[in-house]
Amino acid sequence: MAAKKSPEELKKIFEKYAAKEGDPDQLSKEELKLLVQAEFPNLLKSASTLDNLFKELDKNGDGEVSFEEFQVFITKTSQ
Ligand SMILES: [Ca+2]
Ligand SMILES: [Ca+2]
Repeated sequence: MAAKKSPEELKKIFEKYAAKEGDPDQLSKEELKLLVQAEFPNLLKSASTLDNLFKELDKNGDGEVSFEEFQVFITKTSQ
């Protein structure tokens, strides 16, 4: 669960979920939920709610999570 993921793995995971709806390069809140539930269930425990997690990830506040935002967060929390 806490296994370190390579940047390539992170990118693959991000792309898989980001492509589900809307902009394929951005994660919506719904996409983030699916991604976190499947790949990073630990994050939900520490962030308490998906809303909090999404706010933490969406640094520029545009309502979507880019790969850069995702990568910074995952690197910070899991490594
Ligand atoms: Ca998307
Ligand atoms: Ca954003």
